[in-house]
Order: sequence, then structure tokens, then C-alpha cells
Amino acid sequence: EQRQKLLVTYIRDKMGELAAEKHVKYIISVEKKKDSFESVVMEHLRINGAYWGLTTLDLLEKLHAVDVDEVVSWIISCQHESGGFGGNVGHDPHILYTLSAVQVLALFDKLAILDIEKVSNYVAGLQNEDGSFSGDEWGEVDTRFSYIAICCLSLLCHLDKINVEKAVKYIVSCKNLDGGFGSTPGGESHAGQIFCCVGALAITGSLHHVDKDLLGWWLCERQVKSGGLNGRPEKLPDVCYSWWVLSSLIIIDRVHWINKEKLVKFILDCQDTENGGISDRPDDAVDVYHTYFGVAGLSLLEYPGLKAIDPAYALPVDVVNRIFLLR
Ligand code: GRG
Ligand code: ZN
Repeated sequence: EQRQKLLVTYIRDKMGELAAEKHVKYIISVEKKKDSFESVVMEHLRINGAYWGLTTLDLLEKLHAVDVDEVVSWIISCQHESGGFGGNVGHDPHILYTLSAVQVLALFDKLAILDIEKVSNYVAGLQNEDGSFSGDEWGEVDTRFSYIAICCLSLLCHLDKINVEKAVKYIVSCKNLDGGFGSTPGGESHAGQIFCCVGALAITGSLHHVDKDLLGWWLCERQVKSGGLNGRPEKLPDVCYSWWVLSSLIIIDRVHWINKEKLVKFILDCQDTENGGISDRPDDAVDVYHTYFGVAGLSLLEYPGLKAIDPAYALPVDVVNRIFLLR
């Protein structure tokens, strides 16, 4: 224990510290200031914002700071007759918002208030003949939606409602020669898309389709001099890739191929230590999205004082365990 304490002190002295209290205040203030710039920009995807902000609070062990009933009844008011959820009250349903709604309810242990049949039928109804998924009734197809459908149905214990074999086959058809994955067959490898494909393959027990060494090499090459990660070759580093790249590396068991200390330092350098929040790169403006990915990235890096996050479900490990161990 003594050694552990010394190690923590050593790491903190070397890298600076996570301004946890400040970030909690920042997230709560964004939630309250409904007419601020960020809130207006976020209006149409407020339910995603709620997932980012609330998951961050939970990782910081501060979820109790919000009014559960208020959040839950607002989430329910975003649901449509179809079973899908919109980004806010009165907005059209989309699979993107449906996953966030399910994740937020999972955080509060409130999945039971859902009509699970209805929500899972909505998601399952978006699967196409070739196994891919559309995002909504308008039909855009993307491996992001494959991940969302699989993650969502797994959390609702209803993967039986889709053709998993075909879903996996479609994802594998989006694999490239560099080991990565794109949004559709032939699409360029991108770290965000890789997270979606690797996450979906992990949830369905299909990781044997991944060339772990080849993909691990591509992913660890995303680390640049500053310690941060980019999403594709030649691009700038960005805190959100601390999630997309790192979660994928952990799932394929190659996280030891990057320099963890340098990445921790990069994320900490992106904090607004005065007013809270984390930005995409040092000295940029903060937002809830990058605050979430920064904190989630630090959780994956086992930064002290944070709850552990599950790299495939993007929810705290205790939340995932509550769902799968108690059913
Ligand atoms: C539950 C965590 C979670 C996610 C749900 C929506 C989704 C599933 C996944 C999105 C995956 C994805 C494609 C992420 C990438 C987002 C991003 C930063 C895109 C920017 O791309 P460019 O090309 O930026 O504009 P770069 O960094 O390449 O310059
Ligand atoms: Zn970003």
C-alpha cells in the first residue's frame, strides 16, 4: 500500500493532476445553462450530450449530483411511437440517440422502465438484407450503426432479434488491407470506425476476424510526438482518439504498444484547469464531448481515482456487470 501511494504521488508530480472537481462543476453547469452557446449547438443531440456528461460524472463517482427522476422522465419524453429515441423532445428518432438513451438508463439502473420489446424491435428493424444497419428510416448505412445496434441489443439482452452472423459478415466486409475498418466496404480506415467494428466483434465473440498484430501496429502508429493520438495518418492529435484508439487497442490486447505516460500527459495538458472541461488539443476551447473522451481515456489508462470503463460497451464496468451478472 505504501509503495502504491508513493507511485501515485510520483505520477502526479510528474504529470500534473486531473482537475476532477472542476470537471464535475463544468459538466453540471453546461447541463443547467440551457441557453448557453454550447447548449444551443447541442440542442439537436442533447441525448448524446447527456450520455457524455453523465458517464463522465459516474467515472468521477459524482453521478448522485444529478436529479435522477428529472433525467429519466426527460429521456422517456424523447421516445417515439416506433420505440426509437430522438436527440431531444420532438426530434426524429435515430439509432444514434437510441443507444444514448439506453446507456443513460443503464447508468441509473433504470432499464426496467423501458418497453424492451419495443425498443429492441425498433433497432432490429433497421437491419438490412446484407446484414448492415441503417441509422433511421432514411437508410444511411455505416458500421457506426452496426456497432450501435449490437451494443444496444446486447444491453437489452435481445441479440436474438437480429441476424448476428450476417451482421458480423458485413462488418468483416469493411475490413481493409491495413488491418483497419471503414464505414462501408472499401471505405478508408479511421480510428472511430475501427472502434465500432472491433467493439461490435468483441460483443458478438467474433474477434478472430481481426488481425490483431496488423491492426495493433496501425493503431499504435496513431501516437504522435506530443503523446496524443490521431485518427488517421498525417492528421492532428485529438483527445477523442484517446477513446477510439485506446479502447480498440485494449480489446485486441495490444495497449502496451503505446506510451501510456505520454498519452496521460497529453490529455492532462488539454484541461481547462481554471473553469473545468477538456478540449481536443491543448489551449482549444473545452466541450462536454472531449471532456468525456479525456476522462474515459484516463480511465482506460488506469489513472488513479477513476472508475474503470468497459472498452466495448463504453459504460462503467460496474454498470455492465450489473446488467450481465444479475440477469
Ligand atoms: C458509445 C462511444 C460510443 C459511440 C457510439 C457514434 C459512434 C458510436 C461512433 C462514432 C465513431 C466515429 C466515426 C468517430 C470519429 C469521430 C471524429 C472525431 C470524426 C472526425 O473525423 P475527421 O476526418 O477528423 O473530420 P480527423 O481527426 O481525421 O482530422
Ligand atoms: Zn475530437
